Amino acid sequence: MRVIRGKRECPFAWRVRIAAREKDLPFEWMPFDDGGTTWKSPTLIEDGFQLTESLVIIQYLDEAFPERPLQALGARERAQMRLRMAELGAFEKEEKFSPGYEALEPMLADGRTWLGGDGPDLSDVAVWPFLAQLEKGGHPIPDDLKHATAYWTRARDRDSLVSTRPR
Ligand SMILES: N[C@@H](CCC(=O)N[C@@H](CS)C(=O)NCC(=O)O)C(=O)O
Repeated sequence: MRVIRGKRECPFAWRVRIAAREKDLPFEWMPFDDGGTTWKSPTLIEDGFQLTESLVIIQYLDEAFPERPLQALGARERAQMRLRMAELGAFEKEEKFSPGYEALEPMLADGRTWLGGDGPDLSDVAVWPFLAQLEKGGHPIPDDLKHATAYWTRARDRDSLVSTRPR
């Protein structure tokens, strides 16, 4: 039994649900929006095992369940993925969406389909909820960032994102 708890609109909780979907791992989503709760958003619960911090959770899920991997095997590729996640962490501060967009564009400039290459990796999954919420909030990717714009056109319709969208 796997449960993901979190605030309904929380982008950090959304990235955990996306990662679970990408890996085809079943889970129950139990949103809470009670200000008095002591739960952290997000929290993963698996048979008594509890974990917080969205990036820790998605790395755990990928390592615990090796099917449908969301990380490259090589240490260098994994380091580059973690560097992307660190740089795209700019999106996590609401006022920092311009630096986030500026960081995203060159990561895609070699024409790759996903940040992870031919398939999405954890850096893709981690950034999608923020791109979605910025678009919804009236701060879409600037038109002149061609690679980032094309990337988001591909990502926004991905089943893992659409099927886990907060509602
Ligand atoms: N670094 C944390 C950030 C989680 C976070 O900021 N969650 C927000 C909701 S989206 C939260 O619970 N903030 C504290 C609060 O609202 O009391 C993670 O990646 O999981």
